[in-house]
Amino acid sequence: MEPLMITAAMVGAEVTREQQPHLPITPKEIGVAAAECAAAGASIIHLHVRTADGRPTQDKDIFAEAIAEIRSRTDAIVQVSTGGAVGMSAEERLQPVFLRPEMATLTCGTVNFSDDVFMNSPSDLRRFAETLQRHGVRPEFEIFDAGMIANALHLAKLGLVTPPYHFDFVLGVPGALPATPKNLQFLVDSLPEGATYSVAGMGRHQLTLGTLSIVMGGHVRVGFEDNIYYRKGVLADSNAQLVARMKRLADELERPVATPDEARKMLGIVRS
Ligand code: KMH
Ligand code: ZN
Repeated sequence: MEPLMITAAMVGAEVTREQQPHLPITPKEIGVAAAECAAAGASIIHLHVRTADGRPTQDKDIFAEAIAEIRSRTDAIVQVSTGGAVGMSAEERLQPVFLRPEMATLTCGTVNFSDDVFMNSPSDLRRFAETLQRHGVRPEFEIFDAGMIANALHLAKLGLVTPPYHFDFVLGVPGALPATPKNLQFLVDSLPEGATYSVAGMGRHQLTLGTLSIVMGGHVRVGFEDNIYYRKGVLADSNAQLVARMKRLADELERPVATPDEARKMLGIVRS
């Protein structure tokens, strides 16, 4: 099996300090947390940023500051979020792409998201894909529901995304596809030859479906964006603690963990 890519989704847009006291918020806190995650085995940092008072933002300058803090401490791939928070406009969400990071997310359709609706119209999808392509940013397709794979492949057919294709299955968001092994297997069976995928299980599914993905040959995403607990009723001490557990599981299962450069190779990232 190819080396395991571990993505650290450390911040997200929804979690608050009240819910998870160790949530990194400032660019410096994000940089320090990213370095800890990379040291624990993460090769990709999935990046959201916050305003000083903790609100989610897609502000380009704050992203630039956070990326600089990360870059000064680790060589891990920075994957900026273009999902942002529910309710943000496409213009707002696309801001960090103009910084030309190595990678960005590309959500592949509209989906219920707890009590909200995460809007991603067909024309938005084309616009996001085109903008990423124009800025030389490699996409990660975010798949919240099964039909989104077909939407991703349509973008590929239009020539707006080129292989190798990388997917992230975000499973267990209320209103979207439930986090079950059967659903994961169906998604994996629906991928084109040669595609890679990671699994981001929500809450308690982060550990179980992540472990399953290690065994199946997929990759994993962990972190406070998707899960704030280490075990039932016990908050995690840090994002790195969640990364370290995945690394230990991979070690036990004799799956090597990818370095950032090994991950770049798998993802088709060429550094300029
Ligand atoms: N915060 C969610 C509404 C992404 O980063 O691309 C969207 C999200 C997806 O987090
Ligand atoms: Zn995200």
